[in-house]
Amino acid sequence: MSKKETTSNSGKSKQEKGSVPYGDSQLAAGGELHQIAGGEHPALTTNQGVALSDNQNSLRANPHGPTLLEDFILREKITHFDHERIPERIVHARATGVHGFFELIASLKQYTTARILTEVGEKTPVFTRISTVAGGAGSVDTPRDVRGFAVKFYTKEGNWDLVGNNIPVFFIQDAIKFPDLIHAVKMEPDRGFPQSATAHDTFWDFISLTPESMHMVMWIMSDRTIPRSLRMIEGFGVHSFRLINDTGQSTFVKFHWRPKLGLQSTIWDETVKIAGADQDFHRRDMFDAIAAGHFPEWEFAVQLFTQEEADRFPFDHLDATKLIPEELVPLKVIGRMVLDRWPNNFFAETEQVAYCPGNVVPGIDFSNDPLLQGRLFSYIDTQLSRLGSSNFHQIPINAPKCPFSNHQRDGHMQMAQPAGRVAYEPNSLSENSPRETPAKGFHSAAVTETGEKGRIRAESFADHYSQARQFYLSQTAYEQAHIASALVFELSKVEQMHVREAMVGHLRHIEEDLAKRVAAGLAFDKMPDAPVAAAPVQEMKPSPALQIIGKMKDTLMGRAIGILIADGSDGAVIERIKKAATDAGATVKIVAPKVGGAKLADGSMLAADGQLAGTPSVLFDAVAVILSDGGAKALSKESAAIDFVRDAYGHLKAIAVDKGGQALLKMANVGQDAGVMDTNDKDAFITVAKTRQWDREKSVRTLA
Ligand code: HDE
Repeated sequence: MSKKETTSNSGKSKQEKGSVPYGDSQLAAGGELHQIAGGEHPALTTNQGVALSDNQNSLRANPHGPTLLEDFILREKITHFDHERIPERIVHARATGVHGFFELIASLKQYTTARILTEVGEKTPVFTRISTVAGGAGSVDTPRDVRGFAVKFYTKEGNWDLVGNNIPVFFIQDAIKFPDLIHAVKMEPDRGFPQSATAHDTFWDFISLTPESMHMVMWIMSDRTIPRSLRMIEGFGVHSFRLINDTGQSTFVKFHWRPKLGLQSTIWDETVKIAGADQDFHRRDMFDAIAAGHFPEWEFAVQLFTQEEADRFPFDHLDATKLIPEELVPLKVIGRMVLDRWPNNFFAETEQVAYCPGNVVPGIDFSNDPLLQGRLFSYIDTQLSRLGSSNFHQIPINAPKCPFSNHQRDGHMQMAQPAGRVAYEPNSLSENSPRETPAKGFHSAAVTETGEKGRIRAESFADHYSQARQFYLSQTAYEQAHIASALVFELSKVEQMHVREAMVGHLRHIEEDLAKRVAAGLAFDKMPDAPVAAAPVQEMKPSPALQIIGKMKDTLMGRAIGILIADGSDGAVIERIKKAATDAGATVKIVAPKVGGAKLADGSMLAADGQLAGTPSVLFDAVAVILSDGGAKALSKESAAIDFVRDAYGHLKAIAVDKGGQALLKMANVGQDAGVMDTNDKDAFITVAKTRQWDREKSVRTLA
């Protein structure tokens, strides 16, 4: 055993050319050097390019003496380290970022001059960052939370950032309320918790006093906020934007992303357990998918409408708490996005990327949505504090991939070295300095604005309940039960009775039955009064497009199947299930009590992908349990094995079992239904594995 840990990535030996050997006394104290892979390595240097002779020991006055201040190598290294972190985003701190491309498949030439939306077949590089909102950068991937869906398109005409969410509406109508909303949802300032959870008093206090948030509340209490994978969420630009064509005519547009793998969410109890089993569940899923060449893909679609059409909508499209039902304005699919390259460096790219809804290209413009208008200011401002310099656009992940030049100069961390005398415009001293391009440059939509200035909320923004009701009524019965149960869960964590009551009061406007279910779940002895509604609740046609279950895809692509085995398991059965699942597109993982694997019935060893204690069934979409009688008996004493099958059943997953597997189910008191089948029936297993056993739910938990 070495007496002192001494490593050197200069490879080969301490005598390597160009390096100063370790002193004899150090070797005597330190023992052998670790041999690391050989090969030619560049010299390890300071940031000034000075080669280091020793990266293991600081400079000391003598072997037992004080460290010397003159050690510029130590000071440089520690100083840099001390400054490694930059302020994390105030919201959307936790995220996964991936490179990819956007490809246009249908031209919008009639509506816009933006080249990215007119040149069919052209591929545009993108960087997409999908985030949670409330938690810090080191928080878990799976709280109940909205997912940010930000895409930077590096177009030939400049960067276009579409900074959206996986929910098409927002909590508030006016940007001035955003700091209040975020302060309410974030950890409470006196106690410093909860981290990334809405289930606490300050959040629901604010919400209960903010009726405009009710539509968004329905969405966040639905399973949309507990997605199975980031590859299985939708994205929305939320606000209305404008497209402007070559005659200057403008059309309103809403942007949508639709995942190729379909929508899928988890069950709340499962989500809670995933947070313990794998804090990086979503990031790892994305990383693994890209490493395996299963590139996530989304359709890009638009809803286009004119001012005249908008005037006939029974809501105001400039109000970000409203969506435009697909049944009213159909989606037109115009492109696709494929994410196919993991960043080289998380900090340089995912952390330093700076999105701004104000980054648009000629042919795209803003609407008067007061939330969007506030965002146009906020994002640049936040980048200045986060990235520390007005030159943040020069960081490679933020820089346009088309040429850009102007007369802005200097500033903190200036990387460019502009030549010449001229840094102003107009000028007559330079023949090739940048000038305006009146024809092709950015033009705003020519809109006439009239009316009185003031802090006024438009009357057309007054209806807070109709679309909340429409959303709830559009769901399947299972999804409605999940919404009601989520409300009961969240409000049960709220200590203040008057806040619980106020929330149930709002629910009465949305749907009386929902209010009753939640009141019963909270054990209210009488129904609280509903608050006065600012506008009457309108009855709107249910929109099935708002469901998750209706948008699940009949596929195992992107899904994972876990096979639990132990010593004595039948290799042929394992192989049969594994092949059927892999052929159907699933990823298959073998789980065994020991990661080294299990000795199968025929005496061969099968290595495991995961150790049972660290690989619970919450990490899979369906499971198979293939055990000998002895294996089943041994596992019946392992709580991890009991949890594996109980949770798979409780989370409504398909379970394939052989005789030993069935024995374990019995010992674990797991029920039987059509979703539990024999491993001989592999085709039925594959079919059932593609969905969840919704009918089972009433037998495993009491929903509101
Ligand atoms: Fe953001 N938001 N936001 N937001 N937002 C930020 O900008 C803000 C809103 C969204 O992956 C911040 O760079 C205000 C709606 C995403 O880097 C900040 C308002 C939607 C991301 C900010 C909103 C979003 C952010 C923090 C109300 C959906 C992550 C860090 C007017 C359409 C982008 C940063 C990334 C990030 C402000 C509301 C989406 C503070 C003031 C609505 C996806 O500037």
